[in-house]
Amino acid sequence: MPAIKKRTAELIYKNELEIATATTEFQYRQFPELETKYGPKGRAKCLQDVRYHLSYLSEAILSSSPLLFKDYIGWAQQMLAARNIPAKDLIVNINCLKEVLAQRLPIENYIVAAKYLNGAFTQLEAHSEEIQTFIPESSPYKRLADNYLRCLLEGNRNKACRLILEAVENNVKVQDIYLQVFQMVQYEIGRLWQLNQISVAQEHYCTAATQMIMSQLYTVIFDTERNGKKLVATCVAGDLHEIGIRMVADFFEMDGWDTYYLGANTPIDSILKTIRDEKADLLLVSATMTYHVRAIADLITAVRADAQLAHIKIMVGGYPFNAAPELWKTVGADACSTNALQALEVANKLIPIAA
Ligand code: B12
Repeated sequence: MPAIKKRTAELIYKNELEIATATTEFQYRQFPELETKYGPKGRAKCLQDVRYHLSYLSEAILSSSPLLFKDYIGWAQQMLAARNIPAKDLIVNINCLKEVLAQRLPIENYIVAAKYLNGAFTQLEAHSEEIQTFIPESSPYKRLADNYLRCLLEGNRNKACRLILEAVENNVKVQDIYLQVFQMVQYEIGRLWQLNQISVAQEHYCTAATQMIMSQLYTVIFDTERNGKKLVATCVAGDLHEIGIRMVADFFEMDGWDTYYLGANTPIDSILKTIRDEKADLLLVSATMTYHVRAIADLITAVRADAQLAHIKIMVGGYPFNAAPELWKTVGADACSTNALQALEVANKLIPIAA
């Protein structure tokens, strides 16, 4: 990675609160009508939004991935549109941010940042298509997924659970339930939240229910002959999205791997100690929030620096890696996959069963 990008990302990351505060002040000075339009909470919201822009911007620059920032801007545009804030307000906001960066960053760093911001303008000027449902007509388990989602949105998790257990009794594979029902429904819930059609509370309820129902399937999951391979699966520090990596770990468990699943938000030192103690062959690391990609890169650097861990393979995955398909190389991983099934196929090639 060129030093100039690293330095630019660092400058933005370290001064993010100051830059965000200056941007908010600047925007409110330029457009005093915002005070009446968005009320007293508007200023705090604006500050929060600019802080988000900066965290994604610095991460995209650090990862040399304009795609990551474009993906974020597309997401922000949809999110705001669903809350009656038009794209032009976001354009104004990003313009103010650009002005402030021009005043505060050394010229060579400003040029780097401006390139990423200009990419965002192109994105915002293009017509934004409303994100489509994640449960398409073509899905082989569409009816089951639709019914399951409906039960959860009606607050009926017992019925949702029964639907799943009956499907398993009728020989639907756990792998299909995971990818075609749980994953699609979780993505759909995220979409409905983003479009302001369900509340945060509903999203939390559905997620908790799905985790509870996943546990009901463990008699099936932990019932395979062992293949002698071992892995540690975890989210990086700060990241709370644990279902994706849990699913990946469960697919490996069903294939005969011994899995040591750490869940959400695990600090680097604990991960390092665990992979040493467990003598793992493979480390699976997940991040969903783009601003946690640097924590993955730091973790991989620490593993690679440890002579005791020279043999270990590292796979990464999660939302930012799906949005920017080359990102896994930048963070120094051995491989990446977009879902649990592919992850297993790739890992089995990376680490064959010992003769
Ligand atoms: C549930 C949820 C939460 C829950 C998580 C609870 C939990 N116990 O897991 C909570 C409430 C904590 C949460 C919080 C937030 N969330 Co959230 N969340 C979601 C939601 C709806 C579902 C996530 C999920 O379960 N997905 C299902 C799994 C199965 O899919 P997956 O994670 O992609 O995993 C698959 C693959 O990616 C891959 N994979 C994943 N990891 C790995 C690892 C390896 C090694 C490999 C090989 C593969 C792999 O395989 C998996 C299985 O096939 C998503 C929507 C979405 N599209 O994902 C939003 C979403 C990710 N969240 C979002 C946001 C904004 C947030 C918050 C910032 C909200 C806020 N304002 O507080 C916080 C950030 C918290 C944090 N610090 O991490 C946004 C992110 C948008 C963006 N552009 O970055 C999303 C996309 C919602 C949306 N549509 O707007 N969230």
